Amino acid sequence: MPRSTLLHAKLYGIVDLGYAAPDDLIRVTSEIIEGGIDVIQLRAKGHSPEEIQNWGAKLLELCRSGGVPFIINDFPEIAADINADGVHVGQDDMPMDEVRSIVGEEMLVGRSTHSVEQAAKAAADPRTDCIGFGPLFSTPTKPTYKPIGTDEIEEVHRAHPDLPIFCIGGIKKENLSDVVAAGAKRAVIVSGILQAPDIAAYVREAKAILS
Ligand code: 3NM
Repeated sequence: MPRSTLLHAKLYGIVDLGYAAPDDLIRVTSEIIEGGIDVIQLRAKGHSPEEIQNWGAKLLELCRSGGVPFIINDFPEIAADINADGVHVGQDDMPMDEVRSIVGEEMLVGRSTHSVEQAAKAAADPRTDCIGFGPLFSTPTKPTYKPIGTDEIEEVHRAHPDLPIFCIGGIKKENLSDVVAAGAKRAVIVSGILQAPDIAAYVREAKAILS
């Protein structure tokens, strides 16, 4: 899948098993797609690779019918096995050479970054297709990370104008316009979407703020 797909993306949703029960993954993902999400990732910290592969294959099918790129968090092997559209890795995960040796050169590879310096390092490798930048605000979804605020959003976009940058961490519909005003072009929302009483409506409204 070409990187341009990510350049055009505005709202990135993560189906996180910390908020969505296994029995509910299909319904939740369908509603996120119905709301018009641009990218979906499966994140399942603490679950076995077998479970993740099984859920991933099902959600990939849904995403394919909805025309939404589907990304696997943390596991390049699973992304390769199910032929997902991409894989997302963290700062402490594999270096790019190793990730690419598993997923090949075509698959989208994203990396989490938590500072302007880490963003520069990730961006220096042309095989990085996108970065997460955050957490902007404190969030129970990633409780041990120190929030970086919104002050460096403009700087990181100025430094990497051609790299899709997704701001993340504590972003909700309510603070999204402030994040956009601080320079964000794209956002990831996890708990805001998954805890919404009407998931599709939440995604639609958040996307309208970003568009
Ligand atoms: N990664 P919520 S922050 C999964 O900064 C994740 O790399 C982050 O969840 C990072 O929208 C984060 O519920 C959690 O705050 C985002």
